[in-house]
Amino acid sequence: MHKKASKLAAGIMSLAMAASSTASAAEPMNAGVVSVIGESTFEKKSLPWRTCAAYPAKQAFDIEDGAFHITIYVPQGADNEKWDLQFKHKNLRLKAGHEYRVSFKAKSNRDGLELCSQIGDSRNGDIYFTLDGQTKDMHMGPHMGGRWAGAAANLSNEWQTFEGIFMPTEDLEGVEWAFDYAKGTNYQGNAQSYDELWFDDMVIECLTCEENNDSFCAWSYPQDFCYAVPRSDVRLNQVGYYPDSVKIATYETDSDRDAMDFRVLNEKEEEVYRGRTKPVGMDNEAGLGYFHKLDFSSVKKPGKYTIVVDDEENVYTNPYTDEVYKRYISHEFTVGNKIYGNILRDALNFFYLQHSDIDLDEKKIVSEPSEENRAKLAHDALHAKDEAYICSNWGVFDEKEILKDAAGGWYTDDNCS
Ligand SMILES: [Ca+2]
Ligand SMILES: [Zn+2]
Repeated sequence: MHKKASKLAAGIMSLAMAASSTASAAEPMNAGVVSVIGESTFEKKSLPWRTCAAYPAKQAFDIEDGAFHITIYVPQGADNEKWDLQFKHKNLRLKAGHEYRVSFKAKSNRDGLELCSQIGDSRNGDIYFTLDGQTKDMHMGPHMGGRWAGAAANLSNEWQTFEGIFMPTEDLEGVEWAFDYAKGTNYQGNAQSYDELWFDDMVIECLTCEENNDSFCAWSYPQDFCYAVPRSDVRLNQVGYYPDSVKIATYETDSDRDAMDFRVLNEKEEEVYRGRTKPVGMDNEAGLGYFHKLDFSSVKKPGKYTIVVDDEENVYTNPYTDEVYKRYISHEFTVGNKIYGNILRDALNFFYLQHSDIDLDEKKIVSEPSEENRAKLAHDALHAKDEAYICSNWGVFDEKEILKDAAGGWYTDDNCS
């Protein structure tokens, strides 16, 4: 209990500090903190947080000064309710009896923008923990022994922090923390076109696990999504270049930089060309980075090459795998006449690999050059015999009247179709 009180006080303290300072300092993660979510501060990335819009509602997002920034273009969606525009984190797992500190801060460009939030189950609409604009905190929701929120929270252009302690009375799997803010009809939500929202310092941490030195509730990577960070800041055509074609790579930097030297190395790591990068400034369309052009058109001899920019400090350590990326070095690329020969074959072979109902034969995986990888990709059919029941009502899962043969087809990113 003492720990809980001091945690909340720490939250209030950081709010006071944020209010008196324009600089937003990222709170360092304490060693013992057990975070249930996969991203809190948006300093480098936003996943697994994502936005979700029910057409025709429309929004866009980016990371702005280390905060998740949303611009609303069309405020009203399919249901004419607040949940037509969402910002959310899925796949949470929470344990009965564990105490979770939940906290976030938000602001908007328009005073009075209505924000609702809940930790709940979108499959059945249950709300376990809810943001309450009347009490200006988060409390237990109607489906976990608590009550409905008295009102949406009203955002303003000052950061506001909301927090509470969540203690589920049953184990929860696959639930989500969602924020709703579309223009609604019956349940608040008053968004307008060109409203903007910012979110930062998202927290769900398990105080029970922290006290017990346990990591049961900790988010683990990579759970269900593709977490990708670039391995190189040299952007080029990874397929390759024809010998006589113009060859220009780009190099991305965080700040405006002077021209740098770069070298093109052959397979034996011998220098075959040396040049200077040409700074071209910032590019809004390309993720707000600063860019340099690297012209190496005079490299015409067929072969495999890499580009090394004279910027050896540009090294990144992946915090989840500890792998070190030398981002001043490009991917390997080819100069040659037959570089595009296999693209159609490889593209079509993708569909072979995605089949859901046939055995995959190693010999037919022609798009993978390595024998070892071909063996890994081959497998027996995973869904040769699929059957599905059709339910007449959403939310009724035990109805078994109409049975359909659902075999066949291809896998998409996370399901069958
Ligand atoms: Ca931040
Ligand atoms: Zn826990």
